[in-house]
Amino acid sequence: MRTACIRTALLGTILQAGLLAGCGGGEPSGSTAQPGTARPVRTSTDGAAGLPVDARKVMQERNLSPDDVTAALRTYMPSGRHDDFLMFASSGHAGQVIVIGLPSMRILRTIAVYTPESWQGWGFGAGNDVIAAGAVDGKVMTWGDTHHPGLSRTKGEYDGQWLFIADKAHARMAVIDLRDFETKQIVKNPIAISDHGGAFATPDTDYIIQGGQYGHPLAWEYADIEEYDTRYRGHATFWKFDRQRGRIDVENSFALELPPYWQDLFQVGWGPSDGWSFGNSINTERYTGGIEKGRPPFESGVSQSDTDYLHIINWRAAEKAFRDGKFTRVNGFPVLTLDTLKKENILYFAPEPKSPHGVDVAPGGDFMVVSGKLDPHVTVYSFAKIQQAIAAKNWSLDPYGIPVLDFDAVVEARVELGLGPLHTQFDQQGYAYTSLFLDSAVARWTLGGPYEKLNPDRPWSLIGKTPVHYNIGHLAVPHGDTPKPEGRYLVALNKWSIDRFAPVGPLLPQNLQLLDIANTGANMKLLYDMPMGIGEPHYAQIIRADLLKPWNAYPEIGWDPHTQAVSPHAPKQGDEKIVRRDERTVEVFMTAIRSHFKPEHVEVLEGDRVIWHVTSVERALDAVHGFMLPGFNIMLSIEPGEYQRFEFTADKAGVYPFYCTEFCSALHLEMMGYFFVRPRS
Ligand code: CUK
Ligand code: CUA
Repeated sequence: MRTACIRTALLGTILQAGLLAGCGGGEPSGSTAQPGTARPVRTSTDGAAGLPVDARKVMQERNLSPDDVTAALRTYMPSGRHDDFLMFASSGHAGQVIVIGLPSMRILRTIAVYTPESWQGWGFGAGNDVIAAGAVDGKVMTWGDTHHPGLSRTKGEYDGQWLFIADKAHARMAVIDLRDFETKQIVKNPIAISDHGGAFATPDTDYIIQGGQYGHPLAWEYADIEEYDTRYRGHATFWKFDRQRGRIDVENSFALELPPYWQDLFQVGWGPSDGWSFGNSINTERYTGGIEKGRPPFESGVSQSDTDYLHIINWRAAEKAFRDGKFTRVNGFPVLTLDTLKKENILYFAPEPKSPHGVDVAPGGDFMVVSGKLDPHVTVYSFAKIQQAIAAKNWSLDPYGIPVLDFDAVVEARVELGLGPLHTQFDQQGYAYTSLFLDSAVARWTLGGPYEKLNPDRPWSLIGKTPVHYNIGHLAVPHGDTPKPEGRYLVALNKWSIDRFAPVGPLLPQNLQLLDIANTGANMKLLYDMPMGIGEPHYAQIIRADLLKPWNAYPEIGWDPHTQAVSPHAPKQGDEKIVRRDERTVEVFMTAIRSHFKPEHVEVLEGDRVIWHVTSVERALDAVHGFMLPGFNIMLSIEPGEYQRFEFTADKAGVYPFYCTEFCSALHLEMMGYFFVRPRS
């Protein structure tokens, strides 16, 4: 149907037929097509026949091909029309989340998480407690390295309520509430220094999984590198999520001690593999480096073996062992030791070829796809075969006594795709899509087994490759890691843009490319190049926009976004005041409304501790205010109804004009006041 739609367009009846709206965003035909604007059809050989004269002129002037025009039509959003999907992308070491609309590829906003961000007033008076709660051994870290955003799930599918994102740099996990798109919690993993493979939610968001990466002594202890095999460890941490409270429940979270194999990504199963989790690893060599001592560098040392280990974790059994008290505490945190994992049949390995990266679960929950970075194939494991191999004890043991299942017994298929396969996503038509880092391409290939009926001709085969620019890492399909993918688009998250955009200095933007995977055969069509100049997204999850139900103003005046309830401390209109609590403490109760703060004069004495409360008493949804206080590093975003509290010491006498930072009204410039700090003498 959609293919027909585009052909029709190029054949020349696009406007007359009113099909433009129908094939553009996939929404019901809107008001875009104006029958009156149709132009006479003239055939030509350049494929532009049938376009209005104006459009043909633009094509000529801008040297656009018919494919360019089709791509433009597929991504163009007329003013006021909303995107069909929202993509939540990590931003790598920028420490935040980026929200992008599809198919337009417009950035809608960022969400500050680990890194302070002044527009959102995050970390400049508000949000400081959340950031401080993620302190590492008492030191507050003001940045993070976000890789894998994980949406909350119900029965395996995204439910649009919560978003989790881990910090690879400091082994932390954050919770974002998708009612107000704000970070609510950051927790530090007590056993790990750094990690990698979070966040992935179990099918009903009971747990958020965070896998370790570089082996290190647990609990931040010192151990000589010579003791690598005995004292260095990996981990997989299961953070318990309490939906009612909207918080990770650290008390009911636990970790698995793993061999120091450099665990990488973790994904969870659903359907037949519900209750299981799958992770890969890259250093079963247990190589410890030392290039300066004449040893091979890590890059070759960890790539010596032909295989590493797919980690297969029965997390339900782990949860039971934890509940039964079969754990030891490491730095206060419950850990199931390798011994317990063996006794309780929690952990199994399966060989995976050549420096794997990524493990992804097919929509049916029946196959696990692993890519070997140095192997041109993807390896597909059958969960049914894994279960049979476990039942038949068809295994050998690794040096720590963990069963390693027989490779041939658990592999369903190997599909040759190309160079440097990394990550895989799926659609609803029996296709899988794998990023090829070295080839700089996306491979489209067919699943077999129960999916064979969708593509009976060629199960487990490469269908085609589409070049991307440049060095693709992850890729993302809407709902592409759930039981119900909505495979209309695919976003290639490419590492560097090289020549795609006007140069902006030696730090290159990334390039996110939108591909059409619904209206194509072997070759997926490139629709859009998006320069990403906010950090380095690794992974992204894409959700149907109608599944999100964000507030456009806080539900009631005096709302504390941290507790998601009205605060008893929120200043009320008519009750604004400045109260001296004692010799050294002053409390300010302020309201904000277009276009004034009340009070406008706030006076304290030099050296006072100032506790400042402010409520936006606005109900209109276009009435955001900002509040800055110069010299004290204070910057808040006060959204309609929102209450904020901050504290600081007025340590320097002076006159400080404060003002509203959002251009909120015609008299926004007048929305200011004076903060007087009188000398004590
Ligand atoms: S990793 Cu970055 S491209 Cu952290 Cu998911 Cu593969
Ligand atoms: Cu309020 Cu500007």
